[in-house]
Amino acid sequence: MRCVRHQHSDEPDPAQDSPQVGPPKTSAAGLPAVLNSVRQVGEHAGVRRGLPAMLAVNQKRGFDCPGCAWPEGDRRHRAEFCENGAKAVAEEATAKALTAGFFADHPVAELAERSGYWLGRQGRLTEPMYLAEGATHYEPVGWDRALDLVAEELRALDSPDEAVFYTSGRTSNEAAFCYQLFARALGTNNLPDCSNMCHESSGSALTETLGVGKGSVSLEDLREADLIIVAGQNPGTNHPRMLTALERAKRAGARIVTVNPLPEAGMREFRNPQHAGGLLGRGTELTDLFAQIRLGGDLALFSALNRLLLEAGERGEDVLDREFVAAHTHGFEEFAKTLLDEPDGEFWPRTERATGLDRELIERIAAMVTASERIVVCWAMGLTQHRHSVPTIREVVNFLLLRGNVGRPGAGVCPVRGHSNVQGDRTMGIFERPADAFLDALGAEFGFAPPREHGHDTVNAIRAMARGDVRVFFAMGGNFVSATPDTLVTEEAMRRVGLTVHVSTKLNRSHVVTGTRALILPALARSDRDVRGGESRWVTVEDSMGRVHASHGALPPLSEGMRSEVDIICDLAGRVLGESPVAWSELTDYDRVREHVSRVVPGFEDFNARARRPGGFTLPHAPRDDRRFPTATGLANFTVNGTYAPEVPDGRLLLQTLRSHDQYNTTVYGLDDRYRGITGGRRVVLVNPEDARELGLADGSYTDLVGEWRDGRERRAAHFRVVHYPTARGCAASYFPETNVLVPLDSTAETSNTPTSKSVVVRFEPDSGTGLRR
Ligand SMILES: Nc1nc2c(c(=O)[nH]1)N[C@H]1C(S)=C(S)[C@@H](COP(=O)(O)OP(=O)(O)OC[C@H]3O[C@@H](n4cnc5c(=O)[nH]c(N)nc54)[C@H](O)[C@@H]3O)O[C@H]1N2
Ligand SMILES: Nc1nc2c(c(=O)[nH]1)N[C@H]1C(S)=C(S)[C@@H](COP(=O)(O)OP(=O)(O)OC[C@H]3O[C@@H](n4cnc5c(=O)[nH]c(N)nc54)[C@H](O)[C@@H]3O)O[C@H]1N2
Ligand SMILES: [Mo]
Repeated sequence: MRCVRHQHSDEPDPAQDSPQVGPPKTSAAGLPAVLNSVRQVGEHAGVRRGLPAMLAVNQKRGFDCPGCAWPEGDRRHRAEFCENGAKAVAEEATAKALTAGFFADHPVAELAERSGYWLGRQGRLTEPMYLAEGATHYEPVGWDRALDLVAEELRALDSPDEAVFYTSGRTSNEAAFCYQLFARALGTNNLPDCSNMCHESSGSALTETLGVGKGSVSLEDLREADLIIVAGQNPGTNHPRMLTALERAKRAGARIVTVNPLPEAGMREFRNPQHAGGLLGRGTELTDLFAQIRLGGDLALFSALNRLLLEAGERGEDVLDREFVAAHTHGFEEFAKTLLDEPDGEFWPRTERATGLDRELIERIAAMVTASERIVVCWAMGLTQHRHSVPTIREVVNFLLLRGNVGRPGAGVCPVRGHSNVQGDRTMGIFERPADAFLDALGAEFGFAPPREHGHDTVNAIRAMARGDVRVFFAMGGNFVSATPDTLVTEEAMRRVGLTVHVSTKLNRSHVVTGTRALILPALARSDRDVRGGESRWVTVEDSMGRVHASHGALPPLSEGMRSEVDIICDLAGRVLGESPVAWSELTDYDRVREHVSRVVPGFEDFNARARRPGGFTLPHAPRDDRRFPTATGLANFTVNGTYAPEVPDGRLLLQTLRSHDQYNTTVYGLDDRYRGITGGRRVVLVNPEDARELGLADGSYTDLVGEWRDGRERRAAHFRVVHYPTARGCAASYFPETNVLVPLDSTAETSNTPTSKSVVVRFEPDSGTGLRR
């Protein structure tokens, strides 16, 4: 067995990391959230930058919140933001500039020892910096030289497939379109993105079954729903404005079922900070029924609900939408037969084991289902980051199809996206496996032949880097080495690349674990005013519900050294490819980009005019709009999804790696996880008290987490404080990115190849202390 000590440092300094634990909260938002927002904004951005930023966020002439992808409604509040949106804005709008002097003072080797938390707090990147081969420090290079360095390296490739172009989901539609065009004009589909680690499983499952890889519901649908199932999602922290939508649905009579191994405060009681009552008094109880499921048990749960519906149908009860099934779906017979085949005596014990729920509770959910005309299922990473995520989400689709809950008001699929424009980036063609129709349109518009061979997704990009097959790694935002699995493996892979280039707003670990040479290119962010030639430019984004709208930066940039993402891409592309067939220099006029988009991407006709309308426009969605299903069969497909559930050997637990309340993915804002009662530290592992007793893990004691995977490589995350916590039996929880060191690169979801960040088998070994770094 290879023993790899945990040396990596994506955590606050262990000396500073001393978690205190109190009781978890039972309600979310309210006055503490408002006070926390004000404090965050004041601390980072100050009043002069912070206040205008907060007043512009999510307003019709303002900028899109750089936090999550939850949509804005038509009625905006004066202050349309949430606590965590405020943190995201404060982080970006900071008044602190990081200049060349900082890099002169800190050798890269020293920065590599710092935590991601520390790196992020050093301020906004303001000028291009270059790390030459063998150099100890980054040095200022100026834009011309920086872009020439990248251009030279790209032109010298033996094959364009030796370059990889990563995207994180904050990139605007305009930048994303130019970026994928550049990669394809160069000749590669190597366009991995954060989606590969996020909702790829949703896209895969929905495309196959419904024909469109996006959600089918709008905010109005949520309001009209009778039953909303929220599975594998923690909106109180990650999509706080969704709580307002749930509250509104509740008030209109909806019931809510929450499916989660953790009793998340946000799904219990919501104190809406937009009303005085919510600030001070009692909030709204959101969840009517809480199903405390085991990690990875959702396939079994939805299969059981489907079986109960089918059985009721067989008894002659009017619970199936037979007309819809007959007119619009394919594969019902085989699906029903397979699901009804197993004898009760095998089916129910297996289901109870997999879900940790008893039959009676599942029957209660089924009764709520049959009492509801209109059902929406919402989900996020709890459903997408398992080996069997694609079958699980396909089973959710089966569930909705049975009662015709797709393509009518108040019903449908609602995968709740993460990054604020991750959905738009995909719409613009950021995808390693583009559809032929998209490439045909792109090629026709610009007069070239785009490459057809599929490119690398995130996991395959790391494999290619590890093999030494990648000479240029270019990242449009994000923090690749911290966000991806198997940190030590990935860092080794990154170091094998010739040139790594990051277009970024903030310093992060990917700037200090580099290829032989590295560049940092500072970009304007969402909140920054984007002025060129005296003209203010604006971009567009697409939210989680397929609505496209404009985003206008509001703050003067901290430095003239930052450039817009579009300008960076087009300047570079011109240097590599010249001005033909694509006239790159014209694309710095974003209206020109939008004109191209309007001819290449379906649904964007008349883009420039419609994007200028207040509130923007909604993209077409065939299943939602006309019950048309552009699948292989031309119908909505029922699927047969098997019975997989994670098995955990004795003495082990299944670990999920999730977000605290004080982080945005790899950006750590603070050391508290207020709703879960944890303050002052992040190296915690939440364990059910019964499991803890069996494993001899006392509350407050420290332990190492050791990952188990079939390759036999040891993966260890040292020194975690045990917290007895009411999670489901057999399951544990801990924060990423600290625990990414435990997620095996090769442990991915079938079909979507998404890392299984929510099911890592771990054992517990005696604490090896904080000597893990430095
Ligand atoms: N403030 C803030 N907002 C964010 C982000 C952030 O980091 N901070 N990240 C953004 C991004 S990119 C994304 S993708 C989203 C992520 O949004 P979420 O998916 O809400 O994020 P996670 O913290 O990963 O939480 C996963 C939730 O699913 C539950 N869960 C885990 N495994 C299972 C399972 O097997 N079954 C069920 N039923 N539940 C399970 C967990 O207990 C937890 O409540 O948030 C976006 N918004
Ligand atoms: N173990 C584990 N791993 C996970 C997950 C998990 O649940 N568990 N979740 C996965 C998910 S859902 C996702 S989406 C990925 C996220 O993966 P990424 O998107 O790669 O990571 P982020 O932390 O969101 O990226 C933050 C960095 O983006 C840069 N940035 C921020 N705003 C801008 C901008 O406007 N422009 C530019 N150019 N740069 C900007 C900043 O430099 C910042 O440091 O992580 C995945 N990794
Ligand atoms: Mo995500």
